[in-house]
Amino acid sequence: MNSTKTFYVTTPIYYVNGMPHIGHAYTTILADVLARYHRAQGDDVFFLTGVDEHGQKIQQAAEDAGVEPQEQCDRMALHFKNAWEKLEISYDFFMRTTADFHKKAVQDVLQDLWDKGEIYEHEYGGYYCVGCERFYTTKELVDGKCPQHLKKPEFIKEKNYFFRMSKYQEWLVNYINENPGFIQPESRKNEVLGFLNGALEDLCISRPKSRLSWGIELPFDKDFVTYVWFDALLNYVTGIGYKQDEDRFDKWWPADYHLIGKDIVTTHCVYWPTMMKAAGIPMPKTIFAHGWWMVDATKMSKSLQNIVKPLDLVDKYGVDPVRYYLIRDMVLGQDANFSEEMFIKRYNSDLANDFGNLASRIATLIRKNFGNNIPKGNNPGLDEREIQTNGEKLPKEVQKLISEMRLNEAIETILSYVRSINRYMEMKAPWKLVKTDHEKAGLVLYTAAQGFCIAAKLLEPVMPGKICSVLSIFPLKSENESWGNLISGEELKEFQILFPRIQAAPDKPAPEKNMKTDEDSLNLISIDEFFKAKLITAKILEAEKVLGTSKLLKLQIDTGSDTRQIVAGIAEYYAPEQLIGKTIVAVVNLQPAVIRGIESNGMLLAAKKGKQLQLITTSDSIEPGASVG
Ligand code: ME8
Repeated sequence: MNSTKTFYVTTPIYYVNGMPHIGHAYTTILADVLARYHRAQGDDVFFLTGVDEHGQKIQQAAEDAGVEPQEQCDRMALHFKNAWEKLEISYDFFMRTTADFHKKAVQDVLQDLWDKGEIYEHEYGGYYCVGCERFYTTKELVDGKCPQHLKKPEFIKEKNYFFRMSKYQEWLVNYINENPGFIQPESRKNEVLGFLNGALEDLCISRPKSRLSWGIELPFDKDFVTYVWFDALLNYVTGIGYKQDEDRFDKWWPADYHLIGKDIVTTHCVYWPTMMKAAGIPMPKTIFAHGWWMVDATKMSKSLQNIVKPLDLVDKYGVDPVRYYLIRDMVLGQDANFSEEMFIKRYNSDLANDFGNLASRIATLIRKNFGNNIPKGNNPGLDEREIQTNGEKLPKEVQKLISEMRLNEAIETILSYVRSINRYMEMKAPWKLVKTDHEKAGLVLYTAAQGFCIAAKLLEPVMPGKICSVLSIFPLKSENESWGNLISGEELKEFQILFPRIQAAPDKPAPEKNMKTDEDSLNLISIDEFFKAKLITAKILEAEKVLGTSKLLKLQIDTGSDTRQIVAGIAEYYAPEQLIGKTIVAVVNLQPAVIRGIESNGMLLAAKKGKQLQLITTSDSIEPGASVG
């Protein structure tokens, strides 16, 4: 689909005084997900992110590191770029405020405002917080302290340059009231209106070089540099050609979304609109402030040293689950608590169980029963039509939720469709049906596979890597998520397990369970208790030794409805090659365990006495998946 609609989204530009953390990653992933959804809809998208390189914090960080400020910026910009590469951030331009084009454009804006009398010189005394790099009015201080850093700011008196922000107060209040979508969510809008209830003061936009030299020099006074926020906010327009390339600027501006955290609402919703108004720049459509990721109910931040490093998580669990968790578990606008335990729960329930398992079941059953070719979806019945109708409605529902910035609900809607396909599979049991009605079983698998592809495609902006790889195994007519794009009769490519389950508690390996032996005491159990264990026949497809142990083998087994991995303590009795092709008996409804870091989804049965052990096997004439009992 071709469309001329443009979509311009920005993130804050992050300070280069510390490494990227999960909070920075969150805003950037959020912008990336929106950018990818819009690209998928055919919009022309521009996604701007970058770094904020001037000001006292950076000068200080450079001093602490014993390097020149520019070197500090160069090093840190690289860290952010590397992090975004690992997180698969598809930005269109990486902004650096030390770039010459930006410095020049900022100076041009300053000169214009100076020439128009929007900036004036004044001797000023005020409470200055180094952490925030801004002056606070006494009204804004809480118990005389900066509300962000909880430190007493310094009282500083000096000559400075001021932007006539106060004169735009009434205009701004009216603008916010007349444009309800301008500041979102509603709670932030009300916060800004509350702030604007009091008198708005003019904004000090300079710093004397005697105190701070690392900044953009004022074009009309070389003894001063520009206040870092005045410089930084302008990145949203200089990054798309403002004061350099009018056509480019006109193509993208006004921005659809400035995404920010709730910590920088005043600068974005008061300073920035008044600056734009004075400079004659039209207002962006929406400034959206999300909540904070907290750790144990405290905001994560560089200064509090409680940060979660996104790349550590990515190294441990892969990029797609990290992106998924962050977008799925934050209600936009509210705070959310980050915990690795919650991450693992979400991963296991949504990704390993609901989504990954469905893909694995479909692929295994098609491989086993349909020569690995997509079966025909002929003669759909009521149940199939329901899956189809819901699958056809899904893209619109998801699109609507995304346009309302309800991304977590969009994901939940997709996942609940996936769950409905899982229930349909359970109900139809194609692994049984195939024995009596091959065509019907084919219809079930076709329907499930087609529904799965639609759901997967809609999750692609959130998990681009995994979704691209799983969709690439299905023969699809087109890239979009429409019913009927799955081609019957064409081959399914080789399937790899998408999301292996993770053990429940992070960093605590599950105890290695030894096989029960004849020394164990005999406890009587009821027949019901016995039938709780689901015993089936399974065929061993692959076997290999687990490195670093003499006892364990890692097996891939075909259970008739999926291919799964189990770890078994039989290496002292069987060589891996002896096992391949054997039909064994396995327990398949055990809670997964991680043994020596390897996931095990079940247990095989063996007879053991003294130093002897023999697997319980059946003849090859019985198919995998036959129940034992
Ligand atoms: O404020 N939870 O840069 P910064 C969620 N340079 N998001 C968080 C977060 C958390 N715990 N911590 C940080 C600056 N963020 C200025 C911006 S823009 C013209 C200049 C995210 O490095 C969130 O988006 O302190 C927040 O607004 C931003 O990082 C602050 O990044």
